[in-house]
Amino acid sequence: MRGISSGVWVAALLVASVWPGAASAASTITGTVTFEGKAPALKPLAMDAEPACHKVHGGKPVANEMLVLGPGNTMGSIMVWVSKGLPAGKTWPAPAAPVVMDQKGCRYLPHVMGLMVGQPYRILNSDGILHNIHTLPKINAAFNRGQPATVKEMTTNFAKPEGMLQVKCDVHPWMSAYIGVFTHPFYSVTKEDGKFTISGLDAGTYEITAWHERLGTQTASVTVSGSDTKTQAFKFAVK
Ligand SMILES: [Cu+2]
Repeated sequence: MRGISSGVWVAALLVASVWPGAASAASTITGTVTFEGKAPALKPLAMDAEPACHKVHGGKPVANEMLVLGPGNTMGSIMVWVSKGLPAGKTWPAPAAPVVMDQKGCRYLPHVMGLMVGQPYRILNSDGILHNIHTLPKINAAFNRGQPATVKEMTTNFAKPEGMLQVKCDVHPWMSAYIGVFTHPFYSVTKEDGKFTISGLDAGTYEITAWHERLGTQTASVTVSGSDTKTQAFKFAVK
């Protein structure tokens, strides 16, 4: 407040809040993703080929990451994002903070993640054995690098937006992760409770896409204005 009386600030804030047509970017779209029908029994990840990883899991079977269900068949590892309707010409800066993917117990953690174009993508190797990070993009340049135990960290980024692309480990064929690269921050990955939240939207009508690695995508149209919170459910089923 140096040099300016607080009254001026209060007046400025009041004007901003009542000014007609002021963009609020205050709307939220939230919801829950659920699985319908009888969940298929998926084979656990077969890690026997890598005793070090098998050991991390106490020799016990490791749940298949393809289907993550919570109570009431809520679905985890679903990427939900705004796929259409954002104002043309508006840009959002990429965060300087990296999105981190670890390799732990011969799994990529998290299994599904989103980040923005240009945002640092940091890859850790907590396992202390040789892994390999091999992205399989259709639009971005592929990244394919081994990460021996001595290399604890590597950082890269993605130059272009791209819907979900897969990451594989060429050493351990069961290791798999999926990444979404966006030009905006309006995406959300569900945890086991199936919940997603996309906030900070301007008034408008948006196409929302929900993606599952095997069950494909679904879209919905949602209109928000002011400081709305709209709820949109998504249901996936095996066809
Ligand atoms: Cu590996």
